[in-house]
Amino acid sequence: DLSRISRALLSVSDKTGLVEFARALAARGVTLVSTGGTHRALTEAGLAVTEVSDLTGFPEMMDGRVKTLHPGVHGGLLAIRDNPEHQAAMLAHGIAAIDLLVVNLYPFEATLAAGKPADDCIENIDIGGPAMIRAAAKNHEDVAVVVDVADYATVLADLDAHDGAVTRATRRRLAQKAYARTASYDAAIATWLAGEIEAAPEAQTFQALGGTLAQGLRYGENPHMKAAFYRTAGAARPGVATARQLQGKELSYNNLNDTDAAYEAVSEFDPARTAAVVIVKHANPCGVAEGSSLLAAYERALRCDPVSAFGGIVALNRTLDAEAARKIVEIFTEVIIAPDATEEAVAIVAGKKNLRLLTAGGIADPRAPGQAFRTVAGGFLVQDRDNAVVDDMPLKVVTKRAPTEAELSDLRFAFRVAKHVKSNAIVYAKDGATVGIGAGQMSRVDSSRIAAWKAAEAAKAAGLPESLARGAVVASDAFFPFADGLLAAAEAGATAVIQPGGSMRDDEVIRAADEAGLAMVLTGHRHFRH
Ligand code: 93A
Repeated sequence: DLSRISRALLSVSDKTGLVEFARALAARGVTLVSTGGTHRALTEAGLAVTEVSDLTGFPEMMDGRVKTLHPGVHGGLLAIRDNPEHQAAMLAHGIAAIDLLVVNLYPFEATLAAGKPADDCIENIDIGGPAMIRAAAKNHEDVAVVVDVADYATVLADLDAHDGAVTRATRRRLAQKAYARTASYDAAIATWLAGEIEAAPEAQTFQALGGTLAQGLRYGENPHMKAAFYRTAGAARPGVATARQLQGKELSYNNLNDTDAAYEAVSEFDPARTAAVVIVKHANPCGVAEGSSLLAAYERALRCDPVSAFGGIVALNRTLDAEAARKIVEIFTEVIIAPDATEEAVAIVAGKKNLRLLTAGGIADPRAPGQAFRTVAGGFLVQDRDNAVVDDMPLKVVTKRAPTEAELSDLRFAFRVAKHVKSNAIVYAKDGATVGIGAGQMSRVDSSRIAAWKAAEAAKAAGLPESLARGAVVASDAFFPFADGLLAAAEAGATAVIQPGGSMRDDEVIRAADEAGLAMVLTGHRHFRH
């Protein structure tokens, strides 16, 4: 079960910890071989190192594009030690075994993230490195492969515990990590190229597979389910994956899922136009509002459903300020996420030790293209993210009465919110704030009833005599298949309706709207969210 390490090949771009590790290997009697830059770093530190060109008989050439791609290297990595034919081939061609490979790759991802031009990205596609990593990992019965600086200590601990050898268990673990690394590396390249050539979603599935571990999670949606959080390759969209956690308990799976829902929803509101707040519970908004300030927006969002907001996630589209922070911490909140936070706001939130505060570093563009993945038994589905924005939709007035300017503004607001509510979604809104949300029902008319009931409850909680639905507008994420859902809205007191249209019974629904004196506009776009 033990592989003695006599010879190591080191070829690393990230030279963190390199000298210390190499010195520790040398001290344990390991012979060192390395490529140009790595060789320079080691000899400068006074270590005895063979250059890889001595092994291959070729100089490094073509700007380093060809340095280790040679049987002298790959034979040494791939030869099965107890196979007589392999041994004979090594002898015949003067190939020496390599027992330990230490490689980290050209920094493709970092070059891309730094916004460097395409030529630089291409030059940072490592060929020889992945080839060696894959060879060593294939031959892990005989070879140990290290792709992560963090594993230098792992290897040294093994060498010390096992008299200069690495255990099979460690070699297998390292091999698995090695293939995960080359897979995510190639996924990053493929995803980048897919963007460069504007490839169709079916060409971009790498994103689902090419994640890098962002955070281990204590458990998933339920405590008996293991879970982890991965970051996908490619251009980073400001949100949960880019966010910095300034304080609070560790984020859970459900926190991350809900925070994503909240931040994606609040990103629909251009911070240059208005302050906006979204409160999310169980991945659905339970209150959304615009306002002259974040405080005003938060108070109005909270009014929509103060009961559900307890233990919720609060997303804000502008830098969290002190007055909003002071108000938010008044009730139990799981997470606050905003593009940024003032020092004073951070200090206020610090008063609640467990409350998680995240700064995303920016607001995501709701129109940005992207992909969404979901698993099904034995596979996964991929689709474009829903980047349709109501402001871009030509609205068609289909009723005798056209909406007033104020109604039109609320209709747009309500449809913007409905996009982020699980179907069937019905959203009542007034003056740029939701007043009743019906989510996730199997029947649209049930969602209508729930939204109207919520609006009545919100009025009661606020001590108001009349349902908040009275005089509000209503949005539906998909068409009304029958007039009943629309009539439920009219009965609750709505004055105007926004919906995609396209039902076989549109005429019937329009007639019912006219009879009830409602104004109705069609968007021609559906916002299912299941
Ligand atoms: O351009 S390459 O793909 N051609 C190669 O043959 C090759 N061999 C190793 N890049 C190659 N490498 C990479 O060089 C390693 O993966 C590592 O990232 C880097 C180390 O180069 P140096 O030791 O000169 O700093």
